[in-house]
Amino acid sequence: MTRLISEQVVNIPHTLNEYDEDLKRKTSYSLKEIAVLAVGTGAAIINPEDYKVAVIPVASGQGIISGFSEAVRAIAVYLGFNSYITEAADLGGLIEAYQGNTDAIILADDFNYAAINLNNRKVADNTGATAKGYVTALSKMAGGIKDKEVLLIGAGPVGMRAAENLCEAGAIPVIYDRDKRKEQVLAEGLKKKFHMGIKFGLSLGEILDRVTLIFDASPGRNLIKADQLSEKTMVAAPGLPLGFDQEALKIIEPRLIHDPLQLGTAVMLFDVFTKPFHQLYLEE
Ligand code: PYL
Repeated sequence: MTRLISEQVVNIPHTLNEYDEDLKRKTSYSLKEIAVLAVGTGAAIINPEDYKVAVIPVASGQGIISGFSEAVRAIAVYLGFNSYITEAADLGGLIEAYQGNTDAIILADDFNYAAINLNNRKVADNTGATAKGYVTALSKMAGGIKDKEVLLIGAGPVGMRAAENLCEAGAIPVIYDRDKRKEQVLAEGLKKKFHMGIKFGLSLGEILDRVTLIFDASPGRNLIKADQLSEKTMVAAPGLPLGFDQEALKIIEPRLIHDPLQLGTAVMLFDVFTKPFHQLYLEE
Protein backbone atom coordinates (compact mmCIF):
# COMPACT_ATOMS: atom_id res chain seq x y z
CA MET A 1 0.00 0.00 0.00
CA THR A 2 1.51 3.33 -1.07
CA ARG A 3 1.88 5.71 1.90
CA LEU A 4 0.06 8.98 1.32
CA ILE A 5 1.86 12.29 1.77
CA SER A 6 0.32 15.33 3.43
CA GLU A 7 -0.07 17.22 0.14
CA GLN A 8 -2.44 14.50 -1.11
CA VAL A 9 -4.87 14.80 1.82
CA VAL A 10 -4.55 18.28 3.30
CA ASN A 11 -7.07 19.81 0.88
CA ILE A 12 -9.69 17.05 1.09
CA PRO A 13 -11.78 18.82 3.79
CA HIS A 14 -12.12 21.93 1.59
CA THR A 15 -12.80 20.19 -1.72
CA LEU A 16 -15.39 17.51 -0.86
CA ASN A 17 -18.27 19.35 -2.55
CA GLU A 18 -16.25 19.80 -5.75
CA TYR A 19 -15.11 16.15 -5.53
CA ASP A 20 -18.72 14.96 -5.14
CA GLU A 21 -19.96 17.09 -8.06
CA ASP A 22 -17.23 15.56 -10.24
CA LEU A 23 -18.21 12.04 -9.11
CA LYS A 24 -21.90 12.72 -9.84
CA ARG A 25 -21.00 14.12 -13.27
CA LYS A 26 -19.08 10.94 -14.11
CA THR A 27 -21.28 8.28 -12.51
CA SER A 28 -24.64 10.04 -11.94
CA TYR A 29 -24.30 9.05 -8.27
CA SER A 30 -22.99 10.85 -5.18
CA LEU A 31 -20.22 9.59 -2.88
CA LYS A 32 -22.88 8.56 -0.34
CA GLU A 33 -24.98 6.76 -2.97
CA ILE A 34 -21.95 4.91 -4.38
CA ALA A 35 -20.91 3.87 -0.84
CA VAL A 36 -24.39 2.53 -0.01
CA LEU A 37 -24.59 0.70 -3.35
CA ALA A 38 -21.09 -0.75 -2.85
CA VAL A 39 -22.00 -2.11 0.58
CA GLY A 40 -24.79 -3.96 -1.16
CA THR A 41 -28.55 -4.15 -1.37
CA GLY A 42 -28.50 -6.92 1.24
CA ALA A 43 -27.68 -4.37 3.93
CA ALA A 44 -30.16 -2.28 5.89
CA ILE A 45 -29.64 1.38 5.04
CA ILE A 46 -28.53 3.33 8.10
CA ASN A 47 -29.00 6.95 9.16
CA PRO A 48 -25.43 8.30 9.62
CA GLU A 49 -26.64 11.03 11.99
CA ASP A 50 -27.35 8.27 14.52
CA TYR A 51 -23.71 7.23 14.75
CA LYS A 52 -20.65 8.68 16.50
CA VAL A 53 -17.30 7.92 14.80
CA ALA A 54 -13.89 8.55 16.43
CA VAL A 55 -10.91 9.10 14.15
CA ILE A 56 -7.79 8.02 16.05
CA PRO A 57 -4.41 9.36 14.91
CA VAL A 58 -1.77 6.63 14.94
CA ALA A 59 1.82 7.71 15.65
CA SER A 60 3.39 4.25 15.40
CA GLY A 61 5.81 3.28 12.63
CA GLN A 62 6.34 6.12 10.14
CA GLY A 63 4.01 8.22 12.24
CA ILE A 64 1.26 10.74 11.70
CA ILE A 65 0.55 12.14 8.22
CA SER A 66 -0.34 15.79 8.69
CA GLY A 67 -3.93 16.29 7.57
CA PHE A 68 -4.80 12.58 7.36
CA SER A 69 -7.09 12.42 10.43
CA GLU A 70 -8.66 15.76 9.46
CA ALA A 71 -9.40 14.39 5.97
CA VAL A 72 -10.96 11.19 7.32
CA ARG A 73 -13.10 13.16 9.79
CA ALA A 74 -14.20 15.60 7.09
CA ILE A 75 -15.32 12.69 4.86
CA ALA A 76 -17.29 11.16 7.77
CA VAL A 77 -18.97 14.50 8.60
CA TYR A 78 -19.70 15.12 4.89
CA LEU A 79 -21.54 11.77 4.80
CA GLY A 80 -23.61 12.77 7.85
CA PHE A 81 -21.82 10.93 10.66
CA ASN A 82 -21.05 12.60 14.03
CA SER A 83 -17.29 12.37 13.82
CA TYR A 84 -14.42 13.70 15.91
CA ILE A 85 -10.66 13.25 16.17
CA THR A 86 -9.46 11.99 19.56
CA GLU A 87 -7.19 14.34 21.54
CA ALA A 88 -4.64 11.59 22.06
CA ALA A 89 -3.09 9.29 19.45
CA ASP A 90 -2.71 5.50 19.69
CA LEU A 91 -3.91 3.84 22.90
CA GLY A 92 -4.83 7.16 24.49
CA GLY A 93 -7.19 7.77 21.58
CA LEU A 94 -8.63 4.28 21.87
CA ILE A 95 -9.35 4.82 25.59
CA GLU A 96 -10.98 8.18 24.81
CA ALA A 97 -13.17 6.57 22.13
CA TYR A 98 -14.32 3.75 24.43
CA GLN A 99 -15.02 6.17 27.30
CA GLY A 100 -16.79 8.58 24.96
CA ASN A 101 -19.77 6.39 24.07
CA THR A 102 -18.47 6.02 20.50
CA ASP A 103 -20.10 3.70 17.95
CA ALA A 104 -17.05 3.13 15.75
CA ILE A 105 -13.38 3.98 15.46
CA ILE A 106 -11.45 4.51 12.24
CA LEU A 107 -7.65 4.51 12.16
CA ALA A 108 -4.64 3.69 10.01
CA ASP A 109 -1.10 2.55 10.73
CA ASP A 110 1.55 1.87 8.07
CA PHE A 111 -0.06 -1.41 7.03
CA ASN A 112 -3.80 -1.25 7.69
CA TYR A 113 -6.64 1.23 7.48
CA ALA A 114 -9.86 0.02 9.05
CA ALA A 115 -13.13 0.96 10.72
CA ILE A 116 -14.29 -1.06 13.73
CA ASN A 117 -17.84 -1.08 15.12
CA LEU A 118 -17.51 -0.91 18.93
CA ASN A 119 -21.05 -2.24 19.46
CA ASN A 120 -20.94 -5.43 17.39
CA ARG A 121 -17.19 -5.75 16.66
CA LYS A 122 -17.71 -5.66 12.86
CA VAL A 123 -14.51 -4.70 10.97
CA ALA A 124 -14.35 -3.01 7.55
CA ASP A 125 -10.92 -2.73 5.93
CA ASN A 126 -9.88 -0.17 3.33
CA THR A 127 -8.61 -2.73 0.80
CA GLY A 128 -11.97 -4.45 0.45
CA ALA A 129 -13.88 -1.18 0.70
CA THR A 130 -11.76 0.49 -1.99
CA ALA A 131 -12.20 -2.48 -4.33
CA LYS A 132 -16.00 -2.50 -3.84
CA GLY A 133 -16.31 1.28 -4.10
CA TYR A 134 -14.29 1.60 -7.30
CA VAL A 135 -16.00 -1.37 -9.01
CA THR A 136 -19.38 0.16 -8.15
CA ALA A 137 -18.31 3.58 -9.47
CA LEU A 138 -16.94 2.03 -12.70
CA SER A 139 -20.17 0.09 -13.16
CA LYS A 140 -22.31 3.23 -12.76
CA MET A 141 -20.03 5.25 -15.06
CA ALA A 142 -20.25 2.50 -17.72
CA GLY A 143 -24.01 2.06 -17.43
CA GLY A 144 -23.46 -1.45 -16.06
CA ILE A 145 -20.58 -3.92 -16.53
CA LYS A 146 -22.49 -7.22 -16.78
CA ASP A 147 -21.06 -9.38 -19.60
CA LYS A 148 -18.48 -6.66 -20.39
CA GLU A 149 -14.72 -7.27 -20.42
CA VAL A 150 -12.81 -5.17 -17.88
CA LEU A 151 -9.01 -4.89 -17.92
CA LEU A 152 -7.84 -5.46 -14.34
CA ILE A 153 -4.28 -4.16 -13.89
CA GLY A 154 -2.44 -5.23 -10.74
CA ALA A 155 -2.91 -8.57 -8.97
CA GLY A 156 -2.09 -7.06 -5.57
CA PRO A 157 -4.43 -6.83 -2.53
CA VAL A 158 -6.88 -4.28 -4.06
CA GLY A 159 -6.68 -5.87 -7.53
CA MET A 160 -7.48 -9.33 -6.17
CA ARG A 161 -10.53 -8.10 -4.25
CA ALA A 162 -11.66 -5.98 -7.22
CA ALA A 163 -11.35 -8.98 -9.57
CA GLU A 164 -13.77 -10.88 -7.32
CA ASN A 165 -16.15 -7.91 -7.18
CA LEU A 166 -16.05 -7.68 -11.00
CA CYS A 167 -16.95 -11.39 -11.32
CA GLU A 168 -19.73 -10.98 -8.75
CA ALA A 169 -21.10 -8.11 -10.85
CA GLY A 170 -21.13 -10.38 -13.91
CA ALA A 171 -18.22 -8.63 -15.64
CA ILE A 172 -15.41 -10.52 -17.39
CA PRO A 173 -12.04 -9.49 -15.93
CA VAL A 174 -8.97 -9.70 -18.18
CA ILE A 175 -6.04 -9.92 -15.75
CA TYR A 176 -2.78 -8.09 -16.35
CA ASP A 177 0.21 -7.89 -13.99
CA ARG A 178 3.85 -7.43 -14.86
CA ASP A 179 4.49 -10.40 -12.55
CA LYS A 180 3.14 -13.19 -14.76
CA ARG A 181 3.10 -15.65 -11.87
CA LYS A 182 0.80 -13.40 -9.81
CA GLU A 183 -1.33 -12.85 -12.91
CA GLN A 184 -1.80 -16.59 -13.41
CA VAL A 185 -2.45 -17.33 -9.72
CA LEU A 186 -5.23 -14.71 -9.62
CA ALA A 187 -6.78 -15.91 -12.90
CA GLU A 188 -6.76 -19.55 -11.78
CA GLY A 189 -8.26 -18.60 -8.41
CA LEU A 190 -11.09 -16.71 -10.10
CA LYS A 191 -11.75 -19.60 -12.53
CA LYS A 192 -12.12 -21.99 -9.58
CA LYS A 193 -14.35 -19.69 -7.55
CA PHE A 194 -16.60 -18.37 -10.31
CA HIS A 195 -16.38 -21.20 -12.83
CA MET A 196 -15.75 -18.82 -15.68
CA GLY A 197 -13.07 -18.46 -18.34
CA ILE A 198 -10.62 -15.73 -17.21
CA LYS A 199 -8.20 -14.32 -19.80
CA PHE A 200 -4.60 -13.59 -18.80
CA GLY A 201 -1.12 -13.79 -20.33
CA LEU A 202 -1.94 -11.17 -22.94
CA SER A 203 0.04 -7.97 -23.63
CA LEU A 204 -1.54 -4.64 -22.70
CA GLY A 205 -1.64 -3.74 -26.40
CA GLU A 206 -3.61 -6.88 -27.26
CA ILE A 207 -6.09 -6.22 -24.46
CA LEU A 208 -6.51 -2.51 -25.11
CA ASP A 209 -7.25 -3.20 -28.77
CA ARG A 210 -10.70 -4.30 -27.68
CA VAL A 211 -11.27 -3.54 -23.97
CA THR A 212 -12.29 0.01 -23.02
CA LEU A 213 -13.16 -0.50 -19.32
CA ILE A 214 -10.08 -0.38 -17.07
CA PHE A 215 -9.67 -1.04 -13.35
CA ASP A 216 -6.12 0.11 -12.61
CA ALA A 217 -5.05 -1.16 -9.18
CA SER A 218 -1.32 -0.86 -9.86
CA PRO A 219 0.74 1.90 -8.21
CA GLY A 220 1.39 4.35 -11.05
CA ARG A 221 3.87 3.19 -13.65
CA ASN A 222 2.59 4.94 -16.81
CA LEU A 223 1.79 1.52 -18.24
CA ILE A 224 -0.82 2.80 -20.68
CA LYS A 225 0.02 5.34 -23.40
CA ALA A 226 -2.35 7.90 -24.93
CA ASP A 227 -2.47 6.06 -28.29
CA GLN A 228 -3.91 3.01 -26.49
CA LEU A 229 -6.89 5.01 -25.21
CA SER A 230 -10.02 6.27 -26.92
CA GLU A 231 -12.99 8.53 -26.20
CA LYS A 232 -14.75 5.38 -25.03
CA THR A 233 -12.13 4.41 -22.43
CA MET A 234 -13.35 4.50 -18.81
CA VAL A 235 -10.96 4.10 -15.87
CA ALA A 236 -11.35 3.34 -12.17
CA ALA A 237 -7.90 3.86 -10.65
CA PRO A 238 -7.50 3.52 -6.86
CA GLY A 239 -3.75 3.03 -7.29
CA LEU A 240 -1.42 5.81 -6.11
CA PRO A 241 0.28 7.53 -7.84
CA LEU A 242 -1.94 7.56 -10.94
CA GLY A 243 -0.41 5.54 -13.76
CA PHE A 244 -1.24 7.84 -16.70
CA ASP A 245 0.95 10.53 -18.23
CA GLN A 246 -0.38 14.03 -18.98
CA GLU A 247 -1.29 13.19 -22.59
CA ALA A 248 -3.27 10.07 -21.55
CA LEU A 249 -4.93 12.00 -18.72
CA LYS A 250 -6.24 14.59 -21.15
CA ILE A 251 -8.12 11.81 -22.99
CA ILE A 252 -9.57 9.98 -19.99
CA GLU A 253 -10.01 12.63 -17.27
CA PRO A 254 -13.78 13.05 -17.95
CA ARG A 255 -14.17 9.28 -17.49
CA LEU A 256 -11.62 8.70 -14.67
CA ILE A 257 -12.46 7.80 -11.07
CA HIS A 258 -9.43 8.43 -8.83
CA ASP A 259 -9.00 9.74 -5.28
CA PRO A 260 -6.53 9.15 -2.42
CA LEU A 261 -9.07 8.39 0.36
CA GLN A 262 -12.68 9.40 -0.27
CA LEU A 263 -14.28 6.32 -1.86
CA GLY A 264 -12.57 3.72 0.36
CA THR A 265 -13.35 5.69 3.53
CA ALA A 266 -17.01 6.24 2.54
CA VAL A 267 -17.58 2.54 1.81
CA MET A 268 -15.86 1.52 5.08
CA LEU A 269 -18.05 3.84 7.14
CA PHE A 270 -21.31 2.50 5.68
CA ASP A 271 -20.05 -1.09 5.67
CA VAL A 272 -19.10 -1.12 9.35
CA PHE A 273 -22.62 0.01 10.36
CA THR A 274 -24.70 -2.23 8.17
CA LYS A 275 -25.70 -5.86 8.48
CA PRO A 276 -27.17 -8.22 5.92
CA PHE A 277 -30.96 -8.43 6.26
CA HIS A 278 -30.84 -12.06 7.43
CA GLN A 279 -28.82 -10.97 10.51
CA LEU A 280 -31.38 -8.26 11.25
CA TYR A 281 -34.23 -10.82 11.07
CA LEU A 282 -32.30 -13.11 13.43
CA GLU A 283 -32.08 -10.29 15.98
CA GLU A 284 -35.81 -9.48 15.93
C1 PYL B 1 -4.94 4.74 3.96
C2 PYL B 1 -4.08 5.21 2.83
C3 PYL B 1 -4.65 5.00 1.45
C4 PYL B 1 -3.45 4.81 0.62
N1 PYL B 1 -2.41 4.56 1.38
C5 PYL B 1 -2.75 4.47 2.75
C6 PYL B 1 -1.73 5.12 3.67
O1 PYL B 1 -1.16 6.16 3.37
N2 PYL B 1 -1.53 4.49 4.84
C7 PYL B 1 -0.70 5.07 5.90
C8 PYL B 1 -1.63 5.98 6.74
C9 PYL B 1 -0.88 6.42 7.98
C10 PYL B 1 -1.74 7.39 8.83
C11 PYL B 1 -1.04 7.83 10.09
C12 PYL B 1 -1.93 8.81 10.84
O2 PYL B 1 -1.86 10.02 10.55
O3 PYL B 1 -2.72 8.33 11.69
N3 PYL B 1 -0.70 6.67 10.95
